[in-house]
Amino acid sequence: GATESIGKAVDYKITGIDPGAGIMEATDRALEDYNLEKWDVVTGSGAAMTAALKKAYDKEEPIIVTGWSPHWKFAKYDLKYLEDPEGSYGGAEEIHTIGRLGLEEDLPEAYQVLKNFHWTEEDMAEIMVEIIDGEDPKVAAQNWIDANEDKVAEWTDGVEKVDGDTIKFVYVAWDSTVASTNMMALVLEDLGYKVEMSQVEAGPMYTAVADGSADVLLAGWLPITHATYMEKFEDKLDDIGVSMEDVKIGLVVPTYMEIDSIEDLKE
Ligand code: PBE
Repeated sequence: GATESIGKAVDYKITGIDPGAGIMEATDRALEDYNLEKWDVVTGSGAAMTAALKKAYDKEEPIIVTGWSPHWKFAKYDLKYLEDPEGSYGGAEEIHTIGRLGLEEDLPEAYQVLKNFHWTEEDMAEIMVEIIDGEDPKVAAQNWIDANEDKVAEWTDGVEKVDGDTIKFVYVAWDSTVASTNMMALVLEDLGYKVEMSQVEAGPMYTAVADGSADVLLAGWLPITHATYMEKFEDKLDDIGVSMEDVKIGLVVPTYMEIDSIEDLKE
């Protein structure tokens, strides 16, 4: 039947990203929830996933990827989420800003801005799309700031400038996180901070904030995506605030594929 040929056509493979990403754990869960014993999730990276997506899309070939929003791929390609009646991927998620213990006392001005930080999917997408179109991430972030001074002014309202204190961001090379981290780094630099950004894998990102070797991460996807990390480090992290609501993870396919639900992957 048609569904059998989808599995065969993609060799029973879902194109995943880095192994530490929460979406990979959720995808393993989905394979169990939907009894997809024949299927595998291929690990890689966000960049490898979008490269594979582009290659398939340009030839109108079938592909199933681990996807999330906000992400520029929805602006560039006609894509859809597969329905998830078992709820393996959870529902609407939030992006939390998560700091090390003691950050509020040590860097109160930065902490206030991080607490105030809140923006929309469209805001983040503007930066992501510029980056994928070839702009340097810092320049794309600065362009967004220049065009949205009112928003930045709300986050920094009443916050005093500092004189060269260091703040250390830790992030993973997920396109959404690259956009937010570059943007907030520039906002804090403008307040007088010396900002360090280190790019790591997901597990080390949480470990760094939990052990205090980094100050803050902007990519805390909750309540589901990073539940395992949050449970592991619960009392060693400060859940500072929510920067975005209604974000989402799931399995994503081009709209030219004739499936609508993860259930359609069953034989
Ligand atoms: N993501 C983007 C991450 C969180 C941010 C959905 C790829 C994850 O799966 O852990």
